[in-house]
Amino acid sequence: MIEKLVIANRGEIALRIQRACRELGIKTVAVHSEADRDLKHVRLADESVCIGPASSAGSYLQIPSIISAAEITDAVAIHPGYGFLSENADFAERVEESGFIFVGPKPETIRLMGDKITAIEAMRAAGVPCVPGSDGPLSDDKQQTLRLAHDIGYPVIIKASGGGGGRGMRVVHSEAALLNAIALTRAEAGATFGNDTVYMEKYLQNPRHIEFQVMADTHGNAIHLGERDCSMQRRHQKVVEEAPAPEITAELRSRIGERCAEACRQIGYRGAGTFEFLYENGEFYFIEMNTRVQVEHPVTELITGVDIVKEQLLIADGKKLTYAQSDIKIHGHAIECRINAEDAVSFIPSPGEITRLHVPGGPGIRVDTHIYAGYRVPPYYDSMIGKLIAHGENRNSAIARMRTALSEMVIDGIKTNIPLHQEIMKDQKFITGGANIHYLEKKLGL
Ligand code: MV4
Repeated sequence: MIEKLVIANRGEIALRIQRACRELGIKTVAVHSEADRDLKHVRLADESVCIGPASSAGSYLQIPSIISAAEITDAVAIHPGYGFLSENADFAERVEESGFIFVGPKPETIRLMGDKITAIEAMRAAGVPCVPGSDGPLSDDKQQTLRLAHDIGYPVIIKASGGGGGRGMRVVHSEAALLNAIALTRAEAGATFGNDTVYMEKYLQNPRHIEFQVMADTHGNAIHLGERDCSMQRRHQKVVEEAPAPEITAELRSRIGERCAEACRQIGYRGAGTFEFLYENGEFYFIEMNTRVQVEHPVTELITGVDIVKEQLLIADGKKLTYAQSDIKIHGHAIECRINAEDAVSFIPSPGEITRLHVPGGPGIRVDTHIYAGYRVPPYYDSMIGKLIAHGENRNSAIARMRTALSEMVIDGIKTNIPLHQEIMKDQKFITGGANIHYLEKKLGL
C-alpha cells in the first residue's frame, strides 16, 4: 500500500482524505498556508509543511512547493481533493514526472475533459447522450453559424470550450443577437481562459442538474454509483444536494449510469469522476465531466455504502475496484446542506472565531467539518466550513432528520447559512422534490 501521502488541500476535504488514509494505514503529510496552521487536519497529520502565504496563489496553487513538500517528506502520492489544483492537467503531469502517484485520472484525461468540446466529442462517441449543438467549434463563417442556430432552434447558448462550471457562457434568444453574442463570448473567453474557441448548444430553459458518480480502476473495470440532484443552487454555487434524484427510476438510472461506466472503459478513465447532465422532460443531456472527488460525494456514500475516497486511494495504489456493478444497491435517501460562513440573507462572507460549537448527531446524521470551538475561519478561502448530511429510509425521513439536525446545530461567533437551509427544508417545492436549477434564485428574488 501507499506508505505516505501529501494532502494538497485544506478544510473539510483535507480532513476527509486524512480519515481515509488513517483507515488504510497511510501516513499523511499536510501542506498548508501561513493562515492555516490551526487547521484540524494539520494538527492530526503525521507531518506538516508550510508551503506559503495565506493567498491561494502563493500556497495551495503553487505546484513546485507542493511537489517539494512531497520530496522532502518522502511521500509517494499526492491527493488534490477538490478545487485548487485538482483538475489542473499540468499539475497531474508534473506530479507524475516527479515520480509520485497522482490520486486522480491520467493528465491526458484531465486535459480531455478540461476542454469542453473534446469532452463532449469523447462522450458522444462513447454513446453518452449530449445536448443538440454544433458538434465542435463554431467556425468564422457567419452564414453557416446562422443556419446552425436556426436548425438547432432558439434559444441557443454559446459556451467557451475552456470554460465550465458556469464561466464563459451566453444565452441567445434571437437571430438578431447571435453574431454579436458569439463575438463577445469569444473575446471574454480569450481574455479569461487564453482560448477563444466557442461552441453552440440548444439552450434548455428549465432543466434539473443531475450528475452520475463513477469509479474506474486501472484494470479496465468501471462502475457507476447512481446519481445526485444538485439543482438547488445560487450563482453556480450548490447549496443542497441529494441522492437519489427525485423521479429518476431504477431503469433510467441504470441506463444512463451504464453509459457513463462504459464511457469510462472506452477512454481508460481512472479513479472517481462525475458526469454532469441537464435533465429535462425525461431526457438526460451530458454537459461536462468532473475529474475529481466532489464536495457532495457523501450523499452517494450514504446511499451506496461505498467509501469513495478510500476507493480512490485503492485505485491509485493499483488495486482492483472493491465492487462490481451488481454489488451496488441504493439504500434510502440522503441530503446534504453545505454550511457556509456567510450571512444567510446577503450571502456576504463572515469569517472570524467560532466561540461555541454544538454538532448534531443521532441516527442517519453525518457531519463533515474541520471546525472546532476556538477555530478562526480565515477570510482568504471559500466560505464553506462543513457539510451536514442526513440519511433516512426515504426522502421524507431524510428531510425530517435534516430539520432536527439543523435545529440542534449551534455555531456561535460567526454568521452561517443555517437559517437558509431551515427555510429550504420547509419549502413546499423542495419537499415535493424535483425543483429545477432556477428555483432557489427565483425564491430568493434574484
Ligand atoms: C446549460 C444550460 C442550459 N442549456 N447548457 C451552467 C454551468 C455549466 N456547467 C453549464 N451550465 C448550464 N448549461 C444548455 N445547453 C444551463 C446551465 C446552467 C446551469 C447548469 C447547472 C447548474 C446550474 C445552472 C445555472 C444556470 C445555468
